[in-house]
Amino acid sequence: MFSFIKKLFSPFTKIKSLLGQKILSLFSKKIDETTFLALEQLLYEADLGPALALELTEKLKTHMRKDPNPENIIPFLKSELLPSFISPPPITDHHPHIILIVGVNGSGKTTSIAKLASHYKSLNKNVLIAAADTFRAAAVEQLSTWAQKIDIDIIKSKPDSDPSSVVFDALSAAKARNSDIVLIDTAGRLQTKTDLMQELSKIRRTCQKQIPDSPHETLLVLDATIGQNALDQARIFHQFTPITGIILTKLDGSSKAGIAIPIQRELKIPILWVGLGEKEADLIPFNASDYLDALLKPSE
Ligand SMILES: Nc1nc2c(ncn2[C@@H]2O[C@H](COP(=O)(O)OP(=O)(O)OP(=O)(O)O)[C@@H](O)[C@H]2O)c(=O)[nH]1
Ligand SMILES: [Mg+2]
Repeated sequence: MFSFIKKLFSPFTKIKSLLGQKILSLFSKKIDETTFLALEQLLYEADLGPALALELTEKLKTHMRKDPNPENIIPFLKSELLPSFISPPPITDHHPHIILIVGVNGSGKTTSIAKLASHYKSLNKNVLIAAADTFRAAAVEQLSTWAQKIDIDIIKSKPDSDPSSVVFDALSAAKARNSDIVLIDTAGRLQTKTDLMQELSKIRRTCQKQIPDSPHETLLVLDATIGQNALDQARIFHQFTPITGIILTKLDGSSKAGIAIPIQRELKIPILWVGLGEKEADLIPFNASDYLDALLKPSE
């Protein structure tokens, strides 16, 4: 009963996925080889990737020889997918704790920073944000508006100044002000632009000049609506700057929510947070079981 209520109110229900419904409809008819071919196609279209779509289909085929009950298909798929997800390592306490946020243009970095800032503030943490996206004047304004709304400190500089200098000033201010958490916003950068990717290494080195073991977290923000492209982005960002966790945004409007699975299986980087809307409260800790229930839900 309680787990039913929990499921009904799970924020993950905002994920619009028809995958479970389509699978059940497929297996409600006569089951033969074409049913499994159609299943493979459905899994592929849900952005699980070709290799996993084939692997799951073969596993289900074998399973259904022993247990042909269609009611057990969704629980079987869930149990197969659940081990794909890795738990994040425990976060050791640093003071201040430095979180660097990176990603391509428009993925949701600034909004996620605002949401994280609001989350940490609600835990009574003293939060500071660094506006190190100095590329566009509007970026600093956007972050300043959020900082004002949430009522937290922000360190910024003039547009076109070196992002590393903002980071240096922000970390120095964080030490002086006894901040608990520093969130660093960076400019959106295409993973194919090597010079911009190298700028991230410079930002990291600047962090280390101020606080040797920082940044303590480097979070990559990935837009779930772009499907398989998100995998390429993650792979390349990880080569330039070690990513410790992923924030998967825009899962609310995405028909490509399945991308979370290949990200976990291939990159072994934990998904820590998911964005399920544009408001402050729309960032929630990732939960693999709730996510799979939403992805595979049998009806709307
Ligand atoms: N529906 C939905 N929209 C989101 C989510 N996260 C961010 N957005 C929207 O996506 C758009 C881009 O978000 P930003 O936070 O400005 O993205 P950014 O990565 O900082 O963009 P650049 O600084 O230009 O690289 C905004 O309109 C956000 O409101 C989410 O989880 N769900
Ligand atoms: Mg931004």
